[in-house]
Amino acid sequence: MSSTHRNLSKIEGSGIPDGKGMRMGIVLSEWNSEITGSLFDGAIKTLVANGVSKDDIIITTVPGSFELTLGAQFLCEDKTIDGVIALGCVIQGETRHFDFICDAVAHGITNVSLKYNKPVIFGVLTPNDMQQAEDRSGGKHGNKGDEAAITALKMVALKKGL
Ligand code: DLZ
Repeated sequence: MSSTHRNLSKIEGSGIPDGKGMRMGIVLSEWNSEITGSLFDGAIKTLVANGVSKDDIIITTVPGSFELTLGAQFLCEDKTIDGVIALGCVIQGETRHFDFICDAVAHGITNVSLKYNKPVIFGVLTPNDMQQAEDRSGGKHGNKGDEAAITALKMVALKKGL
């Protein structure tokens, strides 16, 4: 699971599907906005570079990562949207708040994905500190926003191909 020795933007495995005609939702958390803004830029750049039209990217923002689940659900309710990318950054603090938020959003977006039978991608950084967050949002370990976009393209293509 560790990304210490891995650049998140260099994805192993099969090729990236053509996103032409796909409609993607992005739900973006405003907490740690300097980090989530970089994740967002990476996700948009990767979607567009792989054929998704800017007009087919529907963006919504929520106050914090805890709210990503409901934001993702709002997007999933739109029948024209094929998949959703949830972007957030929860930084470890001194209390158990971190665990509650991370657990809630991980379980929450899994449930939304299964309920709507659509990919909802977990693009949430859970670093120990700001340096780790920067390293994974366009720094030395790449950008998890790119990775989330590629995962979304692969999962939407998987569903369309079935
Ligand atoms: C309250 C809180 C804290 C302490 N830390 C973060 C964080 O690091 N990242 C994040 O996305 N959100 C944080 N929040 C806000 C919660 O996600 C949520 O918005 C509030 O608890 C209100 O429901």
